[in-house]
Amino acid sequence: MYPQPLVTAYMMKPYSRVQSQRPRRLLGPEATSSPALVALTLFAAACGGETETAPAKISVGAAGSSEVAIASFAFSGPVTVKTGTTVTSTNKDSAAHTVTATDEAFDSKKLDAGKTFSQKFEKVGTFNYKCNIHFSMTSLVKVE
Ligand SMILES: [Cu+2]
Repeated sequence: MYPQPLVTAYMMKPYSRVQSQRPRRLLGPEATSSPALVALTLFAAACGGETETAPAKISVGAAGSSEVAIASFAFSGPVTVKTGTTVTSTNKDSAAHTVTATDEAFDSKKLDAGKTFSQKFEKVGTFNYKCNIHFSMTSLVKVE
């Protein structure tokens, strides 16, 4: 694509500056995991669009989705996702459930049969949750 050593040497400085200005929540592991994405970001920064272009590229690369089923009075299981992932839980039981963070950081409230609840995870960590109606129902989302 570009002569690699030249690109790296030439673009290193603008990239560090962009990174320090970017909000912390966008600095997931993905920010540096894709050489193509980094190259694109560096290229955009060198072209002068640093503050607007760079965060948009990162955000696209980090976005994703994951599904959790609620069935037979249980969550389908722990999921491991990347930062920026939206996890959608679907109640496949006829009974109502909730998807409630153990620390109450998020709460679906009463989720009737067939309803879904989506929660976006921006930070790295392990997020335990439960059903507030049936206390034996617990699971977790691990964000890397
Ligand atoms: Cu429940």
